[in-house]
Amino acid sequence: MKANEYITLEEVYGAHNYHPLPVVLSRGKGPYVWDVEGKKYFDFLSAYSAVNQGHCHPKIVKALTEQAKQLCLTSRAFYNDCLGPYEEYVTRFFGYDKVLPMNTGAEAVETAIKLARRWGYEKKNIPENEALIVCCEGNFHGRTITIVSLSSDPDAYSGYGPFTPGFLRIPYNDVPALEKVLEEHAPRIAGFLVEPIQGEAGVFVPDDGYVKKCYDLCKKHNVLFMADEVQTGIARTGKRICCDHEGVHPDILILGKAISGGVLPVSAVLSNDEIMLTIKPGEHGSTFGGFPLACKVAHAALKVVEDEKLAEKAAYLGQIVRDFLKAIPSDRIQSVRGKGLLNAIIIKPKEGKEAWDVCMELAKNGVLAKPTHRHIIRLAPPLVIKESQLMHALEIIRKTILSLDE
Ligand code: IF1
Repeated sequence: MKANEYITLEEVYGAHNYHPLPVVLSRGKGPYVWDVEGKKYFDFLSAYSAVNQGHCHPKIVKALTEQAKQLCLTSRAFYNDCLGPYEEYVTRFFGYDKVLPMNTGAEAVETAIKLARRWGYEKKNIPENEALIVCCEGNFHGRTITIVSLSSDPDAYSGYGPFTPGFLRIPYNDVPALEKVLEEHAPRIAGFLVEPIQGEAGVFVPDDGYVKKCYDLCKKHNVLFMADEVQTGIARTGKRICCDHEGVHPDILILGKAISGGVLPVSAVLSNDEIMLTIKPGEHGSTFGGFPLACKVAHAALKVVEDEKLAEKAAYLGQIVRDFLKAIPSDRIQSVRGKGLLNAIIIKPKEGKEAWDVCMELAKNGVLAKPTHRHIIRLAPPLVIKESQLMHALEIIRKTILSLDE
C-alpha cells in the first residue's frame, strides 16, 4: 500500500484525535525511522521522549522476545519471577524504598495523586475529602478527567466537565506564588505536582534553583514534592532524572515513556515506605501493572541508560545542539531553549509560514519533528544518536530554516 492509503484507513476507521504530519512510518533503528516509501529520517521527536534508547534497541527487543515466549501476564493475583527482581533494580536505580508499577504516564500521575491524598489523610491528618494538590499553569500530566481537571489548556479540558475538585493552580517558575499558596492553605495541602521542565508547554525551562526552592518550601510545610518526570526523566535532560540537576530527591517520583525504551507502555511511581505503605492490599492496582514483559523490558531499558551513559551523552550533545541552533543566522528563530537533549526552537511566523511549515520542510529534508502550541518545535532525538549523526541532522535543520528565508 501507498502512504496515502494508510492515511485514508486512519481517516476512515480511526478517531480523529490527532493531526499527524503526513508521514507513514514502517521501520525504526537507533535515531532513524523509515517511511513506507523507504525514505529515511532522523527522528527528532523520539515519541515525545519515550524512545531515548533509540528505536528497536537490540538488548531491549531481546528482553521482550525472550520473555514473551516464557510468560507474558499473570496479573497481581499471583507472584511471578520477574516483578520482585525488577522492583529491587528500579528502586535502587532511583534511590527509593518502593515502586508501584503502572502502564501509562497518566496512570502513574493518577496513582501519585491518590498516593499523596492518602498520605495526607493518614499521615498529615487532613480532614477526609479535603486534601488539596497544588499544580502549575501550563502543566501537562496526561489526558484523564482528573488530570485535565488540573490543566490550564482549554484544548485539554474543554467539553470534558464536570471536573475533579481539590486542585490549586499557580504560575509556573514562580516561587513566591508557591510560598503564598502554602502559607494560606498548607494544613490541607498534600502535595505539589510539578514538571521540572514543562515539556508540552514548549520545553519551558524554569530559572536555576526553582526546583530546589519549591522542594524546600514543600519540606517546610510538610507537603509532598511530586515530580512528574514522565518526559524529562530517564537521562533526557542530561541527568538520570531532571531533579538531579538541583540535587532534589522528590518525595514522589513519576516515570513513564523511556523507562521501557518506548517498547511497551510502562510507568512507575516511586516513593519511600512512609508514603507508599499508606496504600494497602486491594486499594489500588491494574491488570498489566508491572507485568512480566514490562519488568524485563524496563530492566533492559534502564540498563541501556546506565551501560551506554546516556545521561552524560545527552548533557554533552545537548550543549552542541543549543550552541548550533543559536548560531543560525535567521530571524525566524525567535529563541532556543532546553536542557540535555530536550530542546526547542520558537519560530517567528513569517509570510504566513509557521512552525508547522518548518516541520513539513524538515520532513522533506529528512528530519522529523512536530510543533507544539503553534510556534514551538521540540527537538528531541534519541539519546543514542552519534555526534556525527547529530551534526548531519543539525545541518539539515540549518539549511531548511535558511531556505525558508530566501
Ligand atoms: C498525547 C503532550 C508531550 C507527559 C508528562 C504525563 C504524561 C505525558 C510530562 C502522560 C505525556 C505525551 C502524551 C501525548 C503527547 C505527549 C505530550 F504533547 F501531550 F503533552 F510529551 F508533551 N506527564 N505526554 O509529557 O503520559 O499517559 O501519555 O503515557 O497525549 O498527545 P501518557
